[in-house]
Amino acid sequence: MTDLEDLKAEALSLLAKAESPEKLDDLRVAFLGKKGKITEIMKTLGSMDAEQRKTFGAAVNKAKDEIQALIAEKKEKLEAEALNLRLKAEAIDVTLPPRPDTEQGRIHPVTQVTEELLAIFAQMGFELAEGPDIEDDWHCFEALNIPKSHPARQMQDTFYMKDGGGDILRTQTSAVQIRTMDNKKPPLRIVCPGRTYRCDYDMTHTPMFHQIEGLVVDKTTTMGHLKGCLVDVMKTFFEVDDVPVRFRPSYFPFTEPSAEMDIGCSRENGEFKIAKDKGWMEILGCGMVHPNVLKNCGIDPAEYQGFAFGFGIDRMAMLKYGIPDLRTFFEGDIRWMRHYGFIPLDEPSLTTGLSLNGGLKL
Ligand code: 2NL
Repeated sequence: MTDLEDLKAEALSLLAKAESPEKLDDLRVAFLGKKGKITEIMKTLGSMDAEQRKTFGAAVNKAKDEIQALIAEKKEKLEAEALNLRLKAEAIDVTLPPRPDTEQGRIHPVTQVTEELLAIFAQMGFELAEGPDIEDDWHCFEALNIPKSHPARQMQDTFYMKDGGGDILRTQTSAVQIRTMDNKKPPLRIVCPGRTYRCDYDMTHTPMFHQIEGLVVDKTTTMGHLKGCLVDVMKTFFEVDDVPVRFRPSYFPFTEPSAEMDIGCSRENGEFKIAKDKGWMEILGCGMVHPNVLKNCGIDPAEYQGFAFGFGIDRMAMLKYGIPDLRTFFEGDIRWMRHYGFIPLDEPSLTTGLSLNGGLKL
């Protein structure tokens, strides 16, 4: 018993002197470690008779717990002191004016172009809707009338989560529109910008890219509205009065009829420019929302119809600002940003006033 008391007293006096986490750890090892003093005493329990073992065992355990608790307490205290010292030493005076030699950052072309496009859609009465990057099979495929056999659902095209739960990184932002239709009654007029993901990498494809999709649902919405809306957006975005555009019939499982829109452009040294009679470049897919998709979202296709479209933001940025290689967008090269990036304006942007998801949590 006295041995134990001595040991406790020794631990306490050493504890009072331990002024660093390392010293504290040495102390823990010396008393509670595999070959520590308390551990050694524990080992002697085996040679005692039952009664002795009971009382002495309890006392040793109590001493062990006490020392353990004291070490933990001291550790916390030392850590708090170290943190306070750091906070004092590394304090930042946020009231200081910026240093004149500090380099100003740039707005990434994707951010700039997203803002430009959202501002145009906002002026046309569209609301902003956003949703999660990780989606489930229903919102990304099933509700969109995409059959189980569709190539977009194959492992080699889509990033699946490792856990086997079937969740994926969204391949288009349509899932956001599904979520919006689930939660709101028509009339609807929304745009959904965001990151999208596909297993692909070359001059014109990166595994992560940016898309804007749009959706309008009302009782009398027609393909004429679709065409008028998109042509107007392109004119405003490219800042030209007569953008050459053409619509070609196409196929998507989620629209019927479906179309693709091409824009007239020239290509010199890999750089695209808006131009007449030089050639065409496909820039978006669109169509009238398939009745099955409306039904899947609880909207009666006999009462409502709608148009939808989707296009790549990155490609729009390449076209408008003459950036030849998509891969450079995501390399994070500071020289590239200095060249293609935008100097931030102090004024709030036109989209600052847009409410996210119309106040709904998706
Ligand atoms: C493309 C272009 C498109 C849509 C996206 C859409 C969304 C809903 C319903 C119907 Cl909720 N359509 N989005 C429509 C046409 C084209 O994206 O090339 N996609 C593969």
